[in-house]
Amino acid sequence: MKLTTKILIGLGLGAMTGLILNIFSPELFTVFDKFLFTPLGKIFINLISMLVVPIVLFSIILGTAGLGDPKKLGRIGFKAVSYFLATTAIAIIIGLVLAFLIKPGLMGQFDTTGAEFNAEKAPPISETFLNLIPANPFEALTSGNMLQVIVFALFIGIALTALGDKTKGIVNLVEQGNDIMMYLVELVMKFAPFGTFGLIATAIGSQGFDAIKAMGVYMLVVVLALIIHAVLTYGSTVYFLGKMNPFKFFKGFAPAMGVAFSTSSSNATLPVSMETAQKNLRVPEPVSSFVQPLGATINMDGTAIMQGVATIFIAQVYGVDLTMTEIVTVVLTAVLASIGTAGVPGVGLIMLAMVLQSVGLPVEGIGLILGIDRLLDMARTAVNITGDAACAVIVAETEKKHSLQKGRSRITNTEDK
Ligand code: DAS
Repeated sequence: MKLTTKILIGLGLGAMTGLILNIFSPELFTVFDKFLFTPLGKIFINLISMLVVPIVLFSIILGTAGLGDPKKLGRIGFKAVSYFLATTAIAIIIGLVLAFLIKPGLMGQFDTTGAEFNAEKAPPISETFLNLIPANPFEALTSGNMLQVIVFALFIGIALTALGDKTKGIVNLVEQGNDIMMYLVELVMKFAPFGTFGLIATAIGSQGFDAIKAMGVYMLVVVLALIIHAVLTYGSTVYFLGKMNPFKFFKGFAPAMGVAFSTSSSNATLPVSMETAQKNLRVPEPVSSFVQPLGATINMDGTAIMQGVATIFIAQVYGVDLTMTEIVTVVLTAVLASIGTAGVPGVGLIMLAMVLQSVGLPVEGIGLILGIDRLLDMARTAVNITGDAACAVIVAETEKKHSLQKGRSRITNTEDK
């Protein structure tokens, strides 16, 4: 049976089990959650998270060295960042327009008295750019500071290219390290159906059904915007720029989307998204190894969509009419905010606080959407990583004419598993 099918079965059974227990026996859910669902989910998250930093380090070193010269690196970096910024801006505009049209904040009574949210300070954008260079690379590796790990790996890759045969031994060592990591991803993915079962059962079972009903329209608008963005923006750019059939793209990338959906973490899903793009979408390793880790850190279209919808929802609930200038500020802040935060569960809400503050909207309004955010986080994380994969496919295709040194694309295909 294919991996995608197994993951979908895990997701379906998990959702059903969580929902049935939530409705008929919350006490029984608590027992199952404590002794089965949460342990399964935690084991899976830890297994894939264990691979993230070494995979990003090895693959970006190899990817940069594999590209041959820094000019290619600059060209690929420019293409990737341009695609990321453009699609994130499109994403938030789709969210804003749908929220304006459907008006979720005017559909029902929302109790704002109890609403509160502790707006943990996300780092200011300027600080993020200043902190790109790791003062202590080993601290960056141990703390999992992804942007700093990426920059450190880029420097090493550039040095390996410049030193040529002198450091051939190191290149072989890094290649073998990367092969070990990719093998471990395949091994860990055998546990994916069980891990996704546990994660979804916990997420669905712990949501009060009333919360889902009360926020139904808001959730519907976010999910609708996510689907429109994925199908229209990614589907059209993968087809016209990536020269790939969108159906093949979404089908081939489905295993990674399933893992992102269940983990709600772009970072934790990175090993799987890179392997899936290399095996099923035939993205050369040098491109995948550079574009996807960068995207998992700075490209969050799904999150931007939530921010667009949430901003209008909160403005509507609090009776605030946003001016066009404020709307433009929301778009710019959300695009910049997405650069400064890593792809981990719930980071979108911290960034939302920055967006709301930029236009003087009450940050405590986030308290209204807090209850159902875990469910929406799953869907938007799946969109976040799909945007990264779409970018990798497009960069790979447009680099073909530069006779990109073919990375070692894996010979087997996860779809056959
Ligand atoms: N969970 C985040 C991610 O991993 C997205 C978010 O919080 O909005 O991409």
